[in-house]
Amino acid sequence: MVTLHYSPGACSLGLHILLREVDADFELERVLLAQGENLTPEYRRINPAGRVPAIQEADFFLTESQAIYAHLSAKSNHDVFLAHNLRERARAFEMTAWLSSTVHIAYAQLWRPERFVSADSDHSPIVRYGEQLISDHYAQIEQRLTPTQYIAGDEYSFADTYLFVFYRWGGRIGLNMKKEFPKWTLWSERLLERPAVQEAMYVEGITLFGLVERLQFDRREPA
Ligand SMILES: N[C@@H](CCC(=O)N[C@@H](CS)C(=O)NCC(=O)O)C(=O)O
Repeated sequence: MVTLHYSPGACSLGLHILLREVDADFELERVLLAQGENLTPEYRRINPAGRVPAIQEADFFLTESQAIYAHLSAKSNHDVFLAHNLRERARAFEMTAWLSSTVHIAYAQLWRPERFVSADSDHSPIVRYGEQLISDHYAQIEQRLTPTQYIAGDEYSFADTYLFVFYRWGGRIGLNMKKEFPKWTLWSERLLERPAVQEAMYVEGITLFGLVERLQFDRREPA
């Protein structure tokens, strides 16, 4: 049994979708970032950095999306991990690494500028540059996708579950995803047809670009 510590709509959504795709034996533990539940002493025992995602398997705790994707893929031969196509599998890891090390950080510039400069300095250049970086990164994603492919190639993979988080965040910061990123939008429409994606969104209380009315508990953006 795996426990996934998540916050609605946060980067943990990718792993939540993935656990459903592979029909894993898992449970969810909600950690509301907006309410600082990630900063409590109890949660810091799970992840000293105070971030989601984190997973727990009996007495084993693991943090960092990259490490969790690698761990889950080492334990399963489900098609979504692409063990039958090592080049596409490598591409999928290339994408998850880039998303977490680079694209996620651009969002942190936007939503958590206080991580980059002292509290009393001007945050606006950090935020503006974060916006610029997101546009550049999103243009690369759009260029990389074809209207029929997934992000690592011909097959749907764990990298697509993670990429979905960033498609959604684009809408949350007011980008016109449909107009500016048509291929990525076609990809998102295919993902939205998947029961695992629908179920994860329903359970987290999120819509494609918003939060479900009755669950507007987490107003702070996640990065
Ligand atoms: N490098 C980590 C980053 C995790 C991360 O920053 N998660 C965000 C949510 S998307 C978070 O927990 N933020 C909490 C905060 O900023 O207080 C990973 O890839 O898993």
